Amino acid sequence: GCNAQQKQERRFPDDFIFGTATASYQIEGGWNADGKGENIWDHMTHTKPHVIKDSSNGDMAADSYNNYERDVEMMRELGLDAYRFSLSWSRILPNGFSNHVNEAGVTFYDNYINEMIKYNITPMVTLYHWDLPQKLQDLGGFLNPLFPEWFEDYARVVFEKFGDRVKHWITFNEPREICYEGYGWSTKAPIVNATDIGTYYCAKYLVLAHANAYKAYVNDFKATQNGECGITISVNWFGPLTDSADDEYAAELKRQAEWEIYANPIFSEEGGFPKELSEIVAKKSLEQGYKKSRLPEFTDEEKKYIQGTSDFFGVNHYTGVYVSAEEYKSNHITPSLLSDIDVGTYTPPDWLASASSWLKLSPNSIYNSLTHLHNKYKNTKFYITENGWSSPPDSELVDDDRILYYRTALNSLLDAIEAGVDVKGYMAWSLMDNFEWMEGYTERFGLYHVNFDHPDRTRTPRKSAFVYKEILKTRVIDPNYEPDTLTMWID
Ligand code: PNW
Repeated sequence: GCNAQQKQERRFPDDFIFGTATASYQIEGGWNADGKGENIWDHMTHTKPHVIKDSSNGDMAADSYNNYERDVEMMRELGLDAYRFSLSWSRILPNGFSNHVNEAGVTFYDNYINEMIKYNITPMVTLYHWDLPQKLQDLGGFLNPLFPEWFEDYARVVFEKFGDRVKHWITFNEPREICYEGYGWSTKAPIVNATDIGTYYCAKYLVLAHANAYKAYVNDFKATQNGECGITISVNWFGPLTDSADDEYAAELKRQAEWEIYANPIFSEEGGFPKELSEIVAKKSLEQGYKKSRLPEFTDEEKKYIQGTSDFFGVNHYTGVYVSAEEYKSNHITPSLLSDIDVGTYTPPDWLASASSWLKLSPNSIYNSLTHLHNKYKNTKFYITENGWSSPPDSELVDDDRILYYRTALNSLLDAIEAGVDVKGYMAWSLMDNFEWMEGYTERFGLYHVNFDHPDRTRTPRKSAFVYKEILKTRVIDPNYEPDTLTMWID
């Protein structure tokens, strides 16, 4: 019958939104243009260039600051419904505080947004994708209990300036990468390396800041602007290595440490940080001589304040690993989130490898992640806000690995939709090659190649861009589709 046929055809719903994603520091350049203030990535790359693999920085990056019309032209070439990008806080508020608004920065985003709207491309805007104003970091950044106020002030400025045209807001991109990598470890700016408490204190103030911005939107903007506001969390799949109870528990702990620590306070019925993780950190902290748990508790009032403060769950999904209670463990000497949970991880050696050490093609991991989240956080609406694959800088425009990755991911996403998960959209990471954080320009995630040696930062579509375009146009994944020319056009 009709149903069986539909199932065979595997079509994306008509109202499903396809897009691509980028982030301000990774593409914009113009690091000190027209009154922009310094942020933590400017500061770190300028004062400690050696921490970046190729000693590069985002001073010019893909120069989107001067190429916004070309960026939107690429969106039209691909036939995107939506484009997810982020605002540079210090381009709008050079010192982080709302007493001084840099009008030139506002104009840049006005132009970018207006150009998208002109061609019916829906902007989806991230308020914070890792580029904290340096002035706020000098005051402790996310570890300062005043951070939630600073973030709310900034959020109010951007809702006010852009909310007439922007209807999809994301407060934070990837709390895990902000807190664990930036404050717990030294793998992202501001490289604080406070492994014992950095991740945990950051988690608390980040989640409170998110709730502040959400409530500001709901109370003072939503009625007139009619948009939605949510958060994006990186959710890779962590499944048990074997079906033993110990491995199941190890995988649960790993999920709690990697993403439930940020999701539970917002999306769960009980609120607060995940239970088992909280108990373990409290117990180990006391054993280690700390006066109280290194994971700061929320008060009951805070728990209630934070619960339900997201209209959707943005999922950045890239890969998966297996988790073991006993095997593949490393020896952690200093107290940290890793020593707290003390589990091992394993990646099968035959999984297809990208140019990024952490990114392998893991089967069914989008389906596993989304169905798990759907069962845990009932009635939640999801977007995949990032998903993508890296290749080396010298690779050809014919990127069959990336095409295989996208097709596999989108089929896994269709499995999740058919299983009843409410997923409204998918953003490919990334529209174009960009500054890949600590890896500089050595890993390329773009559907479009960017020539970083050319003063114009020339953009050229890879084969994957044509395949993505075909999927968007037809709303089905044809496993045999091959573009017959690599010349782009606008439909
Ligand atoms: C995301 N992991 O970060 C970021 O949002 C992007 O800015 C970045 O360019 C992109 O992914 C590619 O790295 C992640 O270890 C970093 O699973 C690491 C992981 C996931 C996402």
